[in-house]
Amino acid sequence: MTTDKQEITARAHTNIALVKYWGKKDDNLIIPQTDSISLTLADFYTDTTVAFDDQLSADSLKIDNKPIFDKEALKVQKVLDLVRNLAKINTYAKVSSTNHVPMAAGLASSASGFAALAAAASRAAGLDLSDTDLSRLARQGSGSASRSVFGGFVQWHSGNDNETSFATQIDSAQNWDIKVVALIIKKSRKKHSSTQAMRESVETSPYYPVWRQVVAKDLKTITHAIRTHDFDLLGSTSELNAMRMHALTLSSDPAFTYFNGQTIELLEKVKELRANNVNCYATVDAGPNIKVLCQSKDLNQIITVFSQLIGPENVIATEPGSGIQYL
Ligand code: 2P0
Repeated sequence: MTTDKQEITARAHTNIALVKYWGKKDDNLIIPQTDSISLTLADFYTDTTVAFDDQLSADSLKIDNKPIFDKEALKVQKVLDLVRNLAKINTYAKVSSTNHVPMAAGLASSASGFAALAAAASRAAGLDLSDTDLSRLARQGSGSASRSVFGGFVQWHSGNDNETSFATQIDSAQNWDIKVVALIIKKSRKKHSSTQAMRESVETSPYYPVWRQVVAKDLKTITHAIRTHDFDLLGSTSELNAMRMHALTLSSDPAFTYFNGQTIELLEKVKELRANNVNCYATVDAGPNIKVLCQSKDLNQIITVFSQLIGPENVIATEPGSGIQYL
């Protein structure tokens, strides 16, 4: 049974991967080559409102008040079609999404966006899906969105098909002293889509088979670090995993990097701080921006140092966030 015109708003937070997802084995279903582990962040999120309306003659899709088209719209329609199929309706939807995330700058607005869409659209269609089903649904919009259904530390189990590929929470991170400082170097849209870049890595990097082994080992280490509250083990493993992921783009044909000059300078600064007993570690996603992992005791010093370098408006501190919320 469905309730047309019911308007539902859901909020989902972005996540940063500590063990990265980089490569698919099924492009359409978005089944990854490997598992990944992430931390959901409190201050970067997307609010999405969905209503199915039988007066509409097409889906009406807006992000940050602007209509979306082409590839972006097709991905949203793919998730809406899955929801329509599950709810056995054929009504079009009005979707309006607001990002509290700098879009497509490696801060994973697609993760929060598709998780919020899956939650709002399924409820608006009258469905009451489990978190596992929401994770499967969000995954088919964007892989990393499967993890944003949950709060805290989350593992996306690669699986082999739609049924077996979903995320679960490892730990809510509520009893963890962990902070994340985002260093915003560039807010504009990235040139290389991660979808395309990861395909090139799988197909052309000679190091891809080794990456799978790296991930298998890092998953075990990070899980242990989460269970034992070992911040330094968690940070050092995450940083090395990120650098090894970026080695895949540098070793693809054609080779490229998401880093710019400032990324490299700021990564050096993180190392320098560490040499001076400031416990901090860096991770970088599909863009030049850096996320610094640290603990409360070092937070103010880290904010001060990076504010002097790139301006206080580009240094945003946050902490672990929660899973899907309905507003
Ligand atoms: C991650 N990234 O694990 C990795 C690390 C970026 C670097 O997931 O193709 O937007 O839509 O599944 O989820 C970004 O890729 O890619 C991403 P698709 P997605 O967070």
